Amino acid sequence: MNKSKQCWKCDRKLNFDDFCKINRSLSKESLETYWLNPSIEFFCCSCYRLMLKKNDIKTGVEYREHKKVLFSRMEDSGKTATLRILKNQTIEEDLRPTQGIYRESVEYNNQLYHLWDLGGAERYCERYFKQHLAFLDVSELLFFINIQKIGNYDKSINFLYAIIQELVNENLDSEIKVFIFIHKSDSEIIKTSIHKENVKLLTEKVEGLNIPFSYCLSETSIYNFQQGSCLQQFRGNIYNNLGTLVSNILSN
Ligand SMILES: Nc1nc2c(ncn2[C@@H]2O[C@H](COP(=O)(O)OP(=O)(O)OP(=O)(O)O)[C@@H](O)[C@H]2O)c(=O)[nH]1
Ligand SMILES: [Mg+2]
Repeated sequence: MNKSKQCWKCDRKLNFDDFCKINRSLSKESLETYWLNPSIEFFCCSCYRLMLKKNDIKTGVEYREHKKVLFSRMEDSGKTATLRILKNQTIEEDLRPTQGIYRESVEYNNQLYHLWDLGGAERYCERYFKQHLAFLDVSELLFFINIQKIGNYDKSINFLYAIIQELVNENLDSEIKVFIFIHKSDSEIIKTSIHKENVKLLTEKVEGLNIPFSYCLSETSIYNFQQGSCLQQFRGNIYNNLGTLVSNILSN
């Protein structure tokens, strides 16, 4: 499909493959017909969302902001375990590796967060970069580094860099919040000198990436989570993003 299109509002280039992936409920034939019709213009995801928000304000319907949150990499770094905590679910003894992308939604403070848990196994990661879809229209990136897997630090940092590049390319005018969790910082290891050195090393590596979004690093562990409802923890606090909540409930 060659005919190129641009967002009617911001002129951002639109791609037919992404258009199909986002509009899965429609057949490819009808999407082709719409796409090729010179009288039909489209919005990109960001402009479309803004338009919905404005319409809701006009009609007096309360606007529930939708935010997409990416949970990413490495495998065995605790993404799904954290997602289960957010969903107020129990964590099984042996969590199985996530296959491909697992999507869940949670609602806090009248905002609906669409959580995209990207399975960290190598074979899936290549696919995410080929398809680009995961990196479109992202509000927050929650990136997990398993502090206990020293041999994987460089791989994790390289992967973080690759994701940041994708986010820069795919979210031209967005302000994305990046949360980097130095995860599995369990209470029995955080006071050791080796752990402190590893945190320093990782912090320096992250600083070296010159991430063009606001970001913060925190040491987290699922064992810091006080059992009880996540919603209860949330009440009384106004969080503007999910990353801050995760950081607060999982930091020591
Ligand atoms: N010690 C320790 N183990 C953890 C922590 N968080 C998660 N785990 C365990 O680490 C294992 C892997 O966790 P997952 O949440 O499945 O990891 P994942 O990042 O989703 O892995 P993939 O789906 O393969 O990408 C599970 O056995 C978890 O119980 C933590 O803070 N400390
Ligand atoms: Mg997982």
